Amino acid sequence: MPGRVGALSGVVAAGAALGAGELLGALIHPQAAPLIAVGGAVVDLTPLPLVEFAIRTVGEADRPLLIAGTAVLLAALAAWIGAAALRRPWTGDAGMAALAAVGAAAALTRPEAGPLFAAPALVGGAVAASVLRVLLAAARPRPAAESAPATGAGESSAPAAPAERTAAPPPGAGGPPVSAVPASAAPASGFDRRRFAALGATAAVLSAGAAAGGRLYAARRPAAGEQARAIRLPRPDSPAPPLPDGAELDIDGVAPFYTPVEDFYTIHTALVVPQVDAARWRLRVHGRGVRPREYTYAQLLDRSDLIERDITLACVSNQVGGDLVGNARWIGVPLAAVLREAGVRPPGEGGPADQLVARSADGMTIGTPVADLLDGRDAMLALGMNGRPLTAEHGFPVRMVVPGLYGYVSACKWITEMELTTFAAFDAYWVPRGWSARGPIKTQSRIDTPRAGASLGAGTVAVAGVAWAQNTGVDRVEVRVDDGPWRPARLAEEDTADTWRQWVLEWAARPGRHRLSVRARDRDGRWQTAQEAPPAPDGASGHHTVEVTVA
Ligand SMILES: Nc1nc2c(c(=O)[nH]1)N[C@H]1C(S)=C(S)[C@@H](COP(=O)(O)O)O[C@H]1N2
Ligand SMILES: [Mo]
Repeated sequence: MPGRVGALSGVVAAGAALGAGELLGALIHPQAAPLIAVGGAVVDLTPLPLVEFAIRTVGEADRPLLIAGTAVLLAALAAWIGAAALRRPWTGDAGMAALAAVGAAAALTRPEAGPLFAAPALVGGAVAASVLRVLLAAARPRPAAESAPATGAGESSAPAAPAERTAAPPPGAGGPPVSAVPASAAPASGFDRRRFAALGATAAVLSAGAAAGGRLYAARRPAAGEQARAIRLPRPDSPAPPLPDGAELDIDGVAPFYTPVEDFYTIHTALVVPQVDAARWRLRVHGRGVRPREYTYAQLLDRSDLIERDITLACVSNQVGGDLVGNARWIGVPLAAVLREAGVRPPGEGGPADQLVARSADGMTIGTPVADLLDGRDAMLALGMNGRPLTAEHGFPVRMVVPGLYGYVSACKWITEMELTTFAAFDAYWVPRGWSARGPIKTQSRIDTPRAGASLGAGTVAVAGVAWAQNTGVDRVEVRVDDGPWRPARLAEEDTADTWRQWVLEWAARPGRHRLSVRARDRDGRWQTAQEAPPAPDGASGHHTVEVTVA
């Protein structure tokens, strides 16, 4: 029983720390709030295989799950500290100080951190230690109560008791005054439950109020989504050619040619989606061999060289057969034009920089080969996706998109800076975490229908899906049933070399269990490799294979 009261006190105290932390975090920076800071540090420290496992198993629920997990761990530690502090009060102060130190360290290592980032956790820790002291003082058994039951549980020498007796029982609460409770009804440990409950509830309500206040304050900031809805994208000077007839096969179960924005996969390390104010946004270009320049959002929108292009984006973490890939119609500024304005030359022409490091509002760094950006492909600073300004999740106001490179080496969202440097001089975020510095997209194909494990009727079955080889183009897809020969699938019309291509094979399915595999060949005549590889370090490979049962 006393252990439980101590544990409960610890949890309430930790809640008070979080409430104070949320409030201060809202005033300082969203990444500085303790749970978000610790969650962010966990993301940064998590070994690669675990990140991949998380993406595979929980997908986009990873963020809320991580925050919830951090909160549960904090509650468990706080409960333990509270229970220990019941006997040895100094352990309460020490334990809460230790938790605060962890929170402060996490906050100070956030990419955007300034010295103030430590404040939410430190103040939270002080609040927690104080709340714990008050609660435990109320929870400690009172020797007087046990030795003199007749005078009532409320009579004791504890200094806080008289104040409590006048303040605690609210008028009309119904119960008799505390002092009239017969001793037999008091807890065996002899502490004043009502007083403890009142103090605990007060702390909990104040904590929730502080957290809610923080949320309200943070919500006053203009949300990027509202801004984006008010922006009208200009007509591109170079529109995308119309989608050719027959580029979409209209087969049930196959991913649509254009991925709707709300279905488009999202991958980012930020635990709170950055809300960037487009009016104050700047893009700085600087570094080796560059005349430094700065662009505003309005300047980019006003340019007379906007392009519109269909480009299929893919994540390096995508498993063979996975869905971390999507196709959109992007509008943006040609990145090559911006680089040439700043005087950038490709390394092949004597340019001193071989890597462009993009930095984002949330402190991400993404490194892209300069040669790829200047080789004529439609790399862009994207302003819009599927006819609309970018959403906050996909990088509002501006992000990079580069055909043929995985997102982690090209598609910087919420971009604020481009630095021309070298691969030798700088490792971008993912590189020390086990991913290759260069990440050209591997040619891949996926069976969308039938699904793995499907039960089918005998007869003609459409085996269909998508294949991609961005920047080169897909020119052949073949399907194999069991160990039979590879047979050519019918390809949908090609939109561009930068987009995925749908394909279908009419299969005369006979009863039994069957294995269906697919492979694609790019326009340079290179077949997708059969060699199986996991996503790390530079993208998964192998044939997508599904097993089905035909009855
Ligand atoms: N700022 C920032 N940009 C980022 C990332 C990130 O974590 N932070 N992730 C990259 C990765 S790994 C991919 S695959 C793409 C995903 O873009 P999307 O979320 O719009 O699909 O964004 C890239 N840009
Ligand atoms: Mo990615």
